Amino acid sequence: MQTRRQGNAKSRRNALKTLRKRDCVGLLLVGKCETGKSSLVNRWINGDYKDYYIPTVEEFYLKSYGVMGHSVNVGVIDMSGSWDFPGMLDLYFNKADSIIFVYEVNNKVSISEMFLFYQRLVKIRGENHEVYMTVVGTKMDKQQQYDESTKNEAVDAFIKEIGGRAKHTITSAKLNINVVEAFEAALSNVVANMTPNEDAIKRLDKLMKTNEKKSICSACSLM
Ligand SMILES: Nc1nc2c(ncn2[C@@H]2O[C@H](COP(=O)(O)OP(=O)(O)O)[C@@H](O)[C@H]2O)c(=O)[nH]1
Ligand SMILES: [Mg+2]
Repeated sequence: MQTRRQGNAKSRRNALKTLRKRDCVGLLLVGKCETGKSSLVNRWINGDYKDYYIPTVEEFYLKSYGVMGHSVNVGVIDMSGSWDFPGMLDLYFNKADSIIFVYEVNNKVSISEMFLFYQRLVKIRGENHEVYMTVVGTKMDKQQQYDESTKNEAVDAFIKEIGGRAKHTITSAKLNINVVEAFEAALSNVVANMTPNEDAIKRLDKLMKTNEKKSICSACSLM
C-alpha cells in the first residue's frame, strides 16, 4: 500500500484528477472544526495521532487501498470545517464519490452542523445526487465507557434526513478504535458499484497480450 501527502497546488490538481477517474474514489470529510476529521485521516493514513489541535485549511492525500478484493486509489480531501471558502466546498461536493459526515460524540453543535453540510450538498448536486454517504462519530474515548444505547437521537434524525441507510460508525482516533471500519464503510459501496474505466480495461488487455507474448517466447527458448 502506498501513501503520499503532497504540496498544495499540485496536490489539489492531482486530487481533482483522481476524482474523475473511475478506478479512483474521491472521499470528502466534512464536519464542524475540531470534531476530529484530520485526526481520523491521520490515523488511517499515517497510523499516527496528535493530542493537540492544528487548524486545517485543506489537505489532500492519495492512498492506494485494497477493499473488497479491489485495489482502488483513494483521493482524500480533508476540509477545515469553516464556511470561509464556500466555493471550494461546493467544488469538492460536486466531485466527491463518497462523503463522510463527521460529528463529535455528545457535541450537539457538531451534529447540527452536519445538517448544514447536507443542505449544501443538496443545493449543489440536487435531491437525486448519487453520492455515497456515511456518518462518523468521533472521540468515543472521552466517554468513560461508550454505551451504544447512548447514540444520540439527533444523529438518528440526521441519518433519516439523508435517506436512512447511511452506515454510522463511532470511533476514537486517539485509541485507534473503528477508524479502519469507518473508512471501509465509506469506500465499500462505491467500490461495489464501480465500473472499471475504459483506459484501465485497455491497459489490462495490453498487459495480458505482452504477458502472452513473453510466455510464448520463454516456451520457445526452452525448445
Ligand atoms: N480525546 C480525543 N481527542 C481527539 C480525538 N480525535 C481528535 N481529538 C482532538 O480534537 C482536536 C481537534 O482534532 P482535529 O482532528 O484537528 O479536528 P478537525 O478540525 O475536525 O480536523 C485535537 O486537539 C485532537 O487531538 C479522539 O479520538 N479522542
Ligand atoms: Mg482538520
